[in-house]
Amino acid sequence: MAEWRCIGCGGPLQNADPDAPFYTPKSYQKDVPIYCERCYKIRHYGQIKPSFVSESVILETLDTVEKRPGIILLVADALDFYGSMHAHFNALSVHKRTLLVVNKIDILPKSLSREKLEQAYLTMAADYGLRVDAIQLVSAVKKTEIDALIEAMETLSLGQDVTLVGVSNVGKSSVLNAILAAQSDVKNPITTSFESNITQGLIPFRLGAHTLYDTPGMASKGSYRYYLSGDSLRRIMPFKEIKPVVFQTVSHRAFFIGGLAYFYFDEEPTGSVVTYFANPLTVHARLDQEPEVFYHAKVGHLLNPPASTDPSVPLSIETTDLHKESISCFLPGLGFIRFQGVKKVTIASYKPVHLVFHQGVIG
Ligand SMILES: Nc1nc2c(ncn2[C@@H]2O[C@H](COP(=O)(O)OP(=O)(O)O)[C@@H](O)[C@H]2O)c(=O)[nH]1
Ligand SMILES: [Mg+2]
Repeated sequence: MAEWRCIGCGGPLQNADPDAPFYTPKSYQKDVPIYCERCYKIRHYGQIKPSFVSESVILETLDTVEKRPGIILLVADALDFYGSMHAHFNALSVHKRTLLVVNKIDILPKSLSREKLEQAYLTMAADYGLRVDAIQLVSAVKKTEIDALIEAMETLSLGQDVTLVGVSNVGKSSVLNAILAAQSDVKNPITTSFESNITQGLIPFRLGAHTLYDTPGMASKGSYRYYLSGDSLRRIMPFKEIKPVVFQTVSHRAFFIGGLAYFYFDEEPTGSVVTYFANPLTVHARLDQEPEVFYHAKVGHLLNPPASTDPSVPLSIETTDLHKESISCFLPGLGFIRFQGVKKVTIASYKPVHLVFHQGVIG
């Protein structure tokens, strides 16, 4: 018997148990799309149920994608390039023709030029070890550059199937909804949310000569987004154009990024710092000779997110010599900090999250 799948998340539908995943009270009929109860609640009431897609299912999905003919659209978040990466995508990009789709460009400051951004992302991708055949910057939500994306996709795919891959939350389902909206009269069939792991299986859509597939996102333990949910996640996710915040470096002044990370300068510092994070994630600066003590006293309360109910994650504290006049430090899942004329900085951040120093997208 054919397996019936939810059109919103790709999970296998069942009528038997209302408490088990992918339940629907509706009976299945050929060619009638059905949403499971979870998708129905997310779409109509914004209610999120805990997710249940396992890593083995995601890896199996990627394996299937690798073996089938066709190209991949590797979707990355414009603010969070390194949080969008995963070692599995490196291998996939070697075996498949790869179009790098940098989504959510609406959240970057408008002053950044398109050509420079493209070049910067291509450099970051190459330095990370991705083999990219083409790049397209888009905003799925604002529907920016979707026609250009479709053109790039057609050129690279030559009529073969197209699969969107990427970590959770980068906007794969939103990008596919935007492509479908531009090319057909289906409106947002796939369920999207700021929460992770909404998409639960391969979701196929027939479009002209080929089939487009949405996939569940890889969870990346190397990203802050893995450790946060609910309101905390909502506050680190950029929904609007981010407003960079400029600080002068001052010795013994510590800068707390909510309660998620902090940085400070031991020696007499020079230069300035600009932070690029979602606007609700405030950076709290204070003169403090012992930031670690203040951090542990206030994390989850004054310093939030995280909320006191979020899991507590140990910090690693590292001092780095910055050899360049200006350089960015990326905190995967959050955004980045630009150091200008700074020689040395100490940064405390969640231990499983690896910071990346790179020229990045600014100047
Ligand atoms: N600002 C902005 N947000 C976006 C864009 N695309 C997706 N999002 C948001 O990112 C979150 C994750 O989107 P979703 O499509 O579910 O991501 P997926 O897990 O990769 O499928 C949702 O809150 C979307 O509204 C975009 O172009 N701009
Ligand atoms: Mg999705």
